[in-house]
Amino acid sequence: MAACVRDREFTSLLSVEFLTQLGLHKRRYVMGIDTFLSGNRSVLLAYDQGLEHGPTDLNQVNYDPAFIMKLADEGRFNGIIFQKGIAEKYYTGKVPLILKVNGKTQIPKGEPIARQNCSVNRAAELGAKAVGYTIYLGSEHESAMLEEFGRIQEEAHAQNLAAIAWIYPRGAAIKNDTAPEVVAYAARAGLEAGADAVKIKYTGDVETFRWAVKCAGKTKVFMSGGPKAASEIDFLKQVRGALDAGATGLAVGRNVWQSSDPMKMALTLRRLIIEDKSVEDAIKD
Ligand code: FBP
Repeated sequence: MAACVRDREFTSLLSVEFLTQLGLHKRRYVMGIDTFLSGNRSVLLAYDQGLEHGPTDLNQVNYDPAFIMKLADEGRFNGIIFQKGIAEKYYTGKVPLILKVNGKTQIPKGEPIARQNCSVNRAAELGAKAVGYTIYLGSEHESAMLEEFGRIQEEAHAQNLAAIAWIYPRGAAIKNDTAPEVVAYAARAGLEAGADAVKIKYTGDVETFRWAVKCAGKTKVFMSGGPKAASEIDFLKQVRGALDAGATGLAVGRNVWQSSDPMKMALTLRRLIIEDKSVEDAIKD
């Protein structure tokens, strides 16, 4: 934590104007997302489902944010994703933090919207190296979220934080949120909106996901984990497919911390993603 805080204090001493004069201003943005990479790959642990879905996702072990924090550290994740309340009480500083700055419950029905619930300043105070924001593309309320993300992205970059967009096509206008053209649109929207990375759903095959990755351009693509898969091997094959299509990595929650052996799953994912092993080799080691 101390090192994270020291680094943040140092960079905040350097004004945007001063860095621009030195020609370093643009490069700072890239440094933000690089914090979460091992080489050109990354595995992020998501734990904001308590707000998004409620305790229905949780069991007697993973209900405890301290367990997740330890898992993120010992499982050598590249980043941990928390909402503000969990970060305030449980973040230890041992893994780079992505502070989710919007969110919603699944209680209201109708067109989805998630508004900002934490400032970028507060995220930085808590030690975050990136902010996360969900945009429900296709919702009647998408313009409110695009506008809010636009402002948050600028505030984040001004403080040397990366801006990561969860782009989830949702609402009555979206018939199939994993259709290739829908996922590619989500990826492109992330690039256009200024996201350093997007978190999108897998299309189901390498070729169509490759197009989505291309559409994202220089914005890095993370596959979104999704509900716990019936078969861990099938899940790992999907992740392998996303990597083969050019994805940077995976942002995953339930498929790790709902596993019967979360640490084993974490280390398997690390071998698959960071060490670039095949599914067969990743499960063997
Ligand atoms: P999972 O791997 O558990 O799906 O987590 C990824 C994530 O994006 C979380 O950050 C978020 O809480 C959840 O999925 C939202 O899921 P959905 O909107 O599909 O219900």
